[in-house]
Amino acid sequence: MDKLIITCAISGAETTKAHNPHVPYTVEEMAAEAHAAWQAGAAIIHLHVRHDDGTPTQDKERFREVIKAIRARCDDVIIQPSTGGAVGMDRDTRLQPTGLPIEMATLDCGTLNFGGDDIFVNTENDIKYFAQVMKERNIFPELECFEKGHVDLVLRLYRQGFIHAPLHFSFVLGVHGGMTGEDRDFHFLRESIPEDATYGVVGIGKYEFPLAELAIKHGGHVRVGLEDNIYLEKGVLARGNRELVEKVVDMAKRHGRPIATPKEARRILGMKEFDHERIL
Ligand code: KMH
Ligand code: ZN
Repeated sequence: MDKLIITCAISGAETTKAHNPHVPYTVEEMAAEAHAAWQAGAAIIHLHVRHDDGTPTQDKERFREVIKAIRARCDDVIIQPSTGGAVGMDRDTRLQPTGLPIEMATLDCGTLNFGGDDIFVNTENDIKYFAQVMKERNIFPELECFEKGHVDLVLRLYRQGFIHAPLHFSFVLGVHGGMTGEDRDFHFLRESIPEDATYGVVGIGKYEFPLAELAIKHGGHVRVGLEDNIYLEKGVLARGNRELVEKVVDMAKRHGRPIATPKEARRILGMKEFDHERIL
């Protein structure tokens, strides 16, 4: 079994300081949370950025500032900007961070309800367009699938040549409108992807740690972070992203699964070496 790659989604676009005061907004807060997560064992930082008042933005210059601040503190951590942004943003707004010298980004692989009247739109043509832009820019896509139909769509687009290997899936489970994160959901999804593909789990809310444990046991990878879940345990707010990463590291230790460094994570996923000093 490969070493465990831990991703930390430090902020997201939906959770706010009203939910948990440790959700970072400013450049300084983002860099501090990324640093703490990396020190605790995260190889990948999944990144959304915000204005100082907490409003989510995909502004390229804001990403540039935050990425610079994270790189200055976190050696060669893999920074994975979101191209999902926030519900309602259009394609080119969402793709702005891919105009920066980055090595990885998310690629959302299907449309779904996102609570209330919100719909997170990712049409087939959106997915082809995002995949094409990332390929041209040498950016490794993390294939975010919120339900089984999204996995099937990825596999069809892969066979048709719109999405390319190596395939790395993220099963994002527990969004209101997507698939739940019960054990049977996890097994159904992991058995649906090709044997040589890699995958990680992103459990939303109460699914975060049960899914992490399943993935640790079965050779998958794990994402945690305040974007996905604000609690360390039922009723106890996490005092930052560090505690969430530490909890997964402890879990991995109990199961005898070592933690991957960023360099090891690149190798496991089949990513190219990345010049971390590239001018932003
Ligand atoms: N904020 C969600 C609408 C991603 O980062 O690519 C989308 C999201 C997925 O968080
Ligand atoms: Zn995200």
